[in-house]
Amino acid sequence: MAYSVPDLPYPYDALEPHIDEATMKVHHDKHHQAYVDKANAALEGTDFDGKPIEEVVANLDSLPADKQTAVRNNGGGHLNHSMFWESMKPGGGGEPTGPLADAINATFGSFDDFKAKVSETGVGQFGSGWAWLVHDGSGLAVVGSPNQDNPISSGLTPLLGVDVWEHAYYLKYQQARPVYIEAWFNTVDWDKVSERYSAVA
Ligand code: MN3
Repeated sequence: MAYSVPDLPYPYDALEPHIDEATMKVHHDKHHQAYVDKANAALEGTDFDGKPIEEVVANLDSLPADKQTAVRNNGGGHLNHSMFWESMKPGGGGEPTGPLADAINATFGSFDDFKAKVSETGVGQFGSGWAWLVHDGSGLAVVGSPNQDNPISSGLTPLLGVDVWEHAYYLKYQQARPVYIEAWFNTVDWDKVSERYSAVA
């Protein structure tokens, strides 16, 4: 079955003032839809048609050569954005608790050091891309990715990603990517991130 854009789990304006309603509408309804449409078109008639998007993006090398770039970009876009909407919630932010908090402190020194690392990675990503908290099989790491590449294609498990494409922030923050990332932290659903961590740690 072809992919579709999942409904937002909250209203468009629910992440105000951190992420504005106009950005959420165009980002979810237009950008994500475009990735879905192009991923569906690229996968139609291949053996991967109907497979879970995580499985497809984790196995790009198995796709027909002439489909790999389109699926990397648009299948990646579908997976990344599906995760992104679920990683935020109204009244989010603060800090994680429990095993995830312990792992963040052990790996990065403190939650603030972790935040600084994510921000530095996102701000330092030249052009469009993402900054991620991942589990690499032995522990946590922060990595960047260009375009719509998802860490799952490199054998990593993504736990949380921040979209640093201009379409994610330009309407409200213009060029100020660091200010956007700082604001975005106020939306993070740490329960969701902890759930992803528990599944791999
Ligand atoms: Mn985006």
